[in-house]
Amino acid sequence: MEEASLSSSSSPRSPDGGPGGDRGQAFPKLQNDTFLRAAWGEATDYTPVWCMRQAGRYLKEFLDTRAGQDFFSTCRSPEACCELTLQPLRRFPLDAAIIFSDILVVPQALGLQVTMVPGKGPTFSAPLREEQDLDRLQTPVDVDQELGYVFQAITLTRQRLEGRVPLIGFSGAPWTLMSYMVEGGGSPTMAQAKRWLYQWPKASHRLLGLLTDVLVPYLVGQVAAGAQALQVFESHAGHLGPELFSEFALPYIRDVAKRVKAGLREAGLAPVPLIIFAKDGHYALEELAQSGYEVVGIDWKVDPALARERVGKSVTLQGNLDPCALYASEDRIGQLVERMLDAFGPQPHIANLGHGIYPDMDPAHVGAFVEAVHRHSRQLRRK
Ligand code: 1CP
Repeated sequence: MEEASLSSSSSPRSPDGGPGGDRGQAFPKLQNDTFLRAAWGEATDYTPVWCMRQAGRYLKEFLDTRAGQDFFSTCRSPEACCELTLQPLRRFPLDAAIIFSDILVVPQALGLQVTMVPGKGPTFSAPLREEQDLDRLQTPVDVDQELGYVFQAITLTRQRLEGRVPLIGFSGAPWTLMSYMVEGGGSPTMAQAKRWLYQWPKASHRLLGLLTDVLVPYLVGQVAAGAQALQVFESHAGHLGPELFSEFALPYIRDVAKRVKAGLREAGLAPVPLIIFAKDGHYALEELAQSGYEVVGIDWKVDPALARERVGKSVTLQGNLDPCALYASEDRIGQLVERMLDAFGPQPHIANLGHGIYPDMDPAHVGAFVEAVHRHSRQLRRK
């Protein structure tokens, strides 16, 4: 068993991503640290791989577990989250698990009501319409009380993983969460949220700061509960462009990394690798590579070789097969993976899709993707 105490390793390269957490639990010893090694920029025997939305409706067992349960009730059930997290691991030799949850549990913790409407997506009953609406938010947030169910899901899952692969925790980045809180759900333009940025920059900064203040203890709490890496999703970077991004997104992305690292130190927890995934944020790749994250995720619209040129050698890249490539034949998926691995080159790389798996995708093709990454990356290392 791994050490159960608080203090322990000060090495940032602790192979299992840190001590057992501060709640006194001991976790099974990690057997496959390939993902963590690549995240810390170390050489690996093959390229580790996981998939965004690897738990999802494309799996029959996911639909069976979710049947009749409302989405956010599922998120509040540690047993259900654990089961959904483990399902893709039973099918495919993935190199990491990601806890089943949602980025929108944070706006809920701030007192906003969010439901998942089938066929429509997340829906807020009373979005933030004007500046004064910020007063409706319930701050400060006691993350143990409001989000303790996520921590419990992480601890349970880390136990049940039996050390097979590391467990990733996650959150949305401040701008992406703000955009949902203002729009009240998904939106093709994010015009209402951007209206805030242009019309009420001060209130926007207040909201973004307030979200950052919740995200920091939330992410540190996930590590204390057993998460061995953290991914921050800036899914709506593409709506901003360089100017708005540098004023309203990047400073908070940086602040989250800096304060999470400090928070882990203060709690006596070993550092874990941080991943930033700013979808359609290619215009800010250089800045993202300097923003305090060990790993930068890229979507499929970015050429991996160009991305590597732009970010230099200081970070690990993650990505970036077009999720729709999974509609291709298994042979073709193999060829596309080969091309992708070549384009990423010899620097540390974590293979993934450029965004999440869609519900109508064939699980066998997800398997073909994972298998091709392992096979071709081993071949490349023998060359
Ligand atoms: O009923 C269902 O099953 C709905 C589908 C679904 C799933 C499987 C939603 C609704 N959320 C999730 C789980 C989820 N969400 C995970 C689980 C772990 C895994 O990847 O396996 C993660 C990491 C998220 C994160 C998340 N939620 C993001 C960031 C990633 C991304 O897709 O860019 C975002 C933007 C959300 C919001 C959200 N939740 C669900 C939907 C359909 C959406 C997008 C809504 C929209 O903008 O239109």
